[in-house]
Amino acid sequence: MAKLTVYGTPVSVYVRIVRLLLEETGAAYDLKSVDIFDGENQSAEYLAKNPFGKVPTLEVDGAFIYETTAITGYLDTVVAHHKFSPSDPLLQARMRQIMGIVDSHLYAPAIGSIAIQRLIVPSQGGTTDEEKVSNAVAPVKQSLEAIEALTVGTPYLLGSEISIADFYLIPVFTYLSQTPEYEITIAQAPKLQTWWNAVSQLPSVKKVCA
Ligand SMILES: N[C@@H](CCC(=O)N[C@@H](CS)C(=O)NCC(=O)O)C(=O)O
Repeated sequence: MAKLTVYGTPVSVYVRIVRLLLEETGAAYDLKSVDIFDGENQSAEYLAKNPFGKVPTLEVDGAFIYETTAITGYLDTVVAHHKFSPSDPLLQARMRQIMGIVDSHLYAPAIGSIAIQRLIVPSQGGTTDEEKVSNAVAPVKQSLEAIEALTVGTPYLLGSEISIADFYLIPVFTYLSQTPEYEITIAQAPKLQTWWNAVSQLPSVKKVCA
């Protein structure tokens, strides 16, 4: 088995997506901290691994892979033998839709606005920008309701098997569920509420997203 190293900040949503997959396979890997809060991700050393300075990057026997869709796809093929992506083409499409919604529509308002303003800014002594938070509620609600329409939700997003779609959404819920905006954004998504109550108890989630 190749030597796997994940570079990134442990609290990062995208780092957690990759680690959830790895923990669910039981594969051995190293986690090397690259701190996005002190600018380490913009160091020349890290930019040589990932020119966009984003985390995570995966190193496999000296080769570097960045972009979480590429990393999770690679690991699902090589380490998990396609365990985390359904073979049924429609379910595969549903999985990719959910990953795309998280990337393109949910991450920025849920994490970049609500979680940062509600959890990070106050923890650093700052004041929450209430306008940023209230502007983020509608796009988060829209994204969660779109995912609600695509999901089975019991016990996992696509049914009986956990998939990369779950790994994408779990770290977002970890933060969103700690904010006062959770109740209103999830109100019209009962399947996602049931899903979150179940997946938040998984040992891998408790280990990676604690
Ligand atoms: N498209 C990237 C996005 C990764 C991403 O946005 N990571 C965030 C942390 S969750 C990051 O690196 N932020 C630091 C920065 O933007 O400077 C991927 O899929 O891996």
